[in-house]
Amino acid sequence: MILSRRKLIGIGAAGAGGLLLGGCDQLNASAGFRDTLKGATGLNQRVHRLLVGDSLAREFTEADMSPVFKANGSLRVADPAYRAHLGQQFAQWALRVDGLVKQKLMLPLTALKSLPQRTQITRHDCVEGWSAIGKWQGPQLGQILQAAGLLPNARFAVFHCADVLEGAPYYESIDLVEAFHPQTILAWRMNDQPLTEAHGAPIRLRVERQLGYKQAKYIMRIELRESLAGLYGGGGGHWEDARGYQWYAGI
Ligand SMILES: Nc1nc2c(c(=O)[nH]1)N[C@H]1C(S)=C(S)[C@@H](COP(=O)(O)O)O[C@H]1N2
Ligand SMILES: [Mo]
Repeated sequence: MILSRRKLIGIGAAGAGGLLLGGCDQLNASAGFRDTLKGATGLNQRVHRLLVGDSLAREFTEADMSPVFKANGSLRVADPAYRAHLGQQFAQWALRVDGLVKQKLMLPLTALKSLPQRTQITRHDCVEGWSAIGKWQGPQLGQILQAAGLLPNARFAVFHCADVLEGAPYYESIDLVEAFHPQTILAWRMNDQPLTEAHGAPIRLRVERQLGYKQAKYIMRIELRESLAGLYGGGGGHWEDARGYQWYAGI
């Protein structure tokens, strides 16, 4: 992404406040600070974009891969339809792409596997205080969105997941800059094996410039929307709704 002059001016002098918020996840625990974060998200996002531009997340080598990659959040999905698909290795399953698209898509796992693939070895950073380096493979999300064709008012991609975590359905969302970023993939393979249930089978998002909670597992449906308002808690994601985590989870 090339930053326009207008965007640069728009960030202005207040930008420093947003910069400070970037790495302070420990502070999310305090309610007052959460409100500050919510208010600052837009600003933080713009400042972060200024810094990262169209940069790539760091990629690592095979030698850097973590011997153990912890699974976190949901490790199992209770939904009976999901369990039936899992039992058939997702042979009858299809990813639904809908909302503000010209052409709704139903993409079987075989179709996702036969698209051009990207493989990347990256570091996953969870706000709970652990990181792991793993290898991910899958088609770029951008290709799939291009195939569906976006309507002009589409601004966000929402990932609807099969699991319910702490009483609320898991979901996440990203903007189109992140959706078309080359390292944003729908991974069906992790460390050279098909994704296990604990890590998000059949597909999970890898959006490598963002924190762990954005890496949605068990994706059943991708919905293109103009706004995140009116969707679940309105925060654009499970943790954003439940705990006030920042929507723009830039590392
Ligand atoms: N559907 C779904 N996606 C999810 C979660 C979850 O509970 N459900 N947890 C998130 C969090 S907080 C992290 S750190 C990562 C963990 O991914 P892993 O289990 O592959 O380590 O998935 C993220 N995506
Ligand atoms: Mo996490």
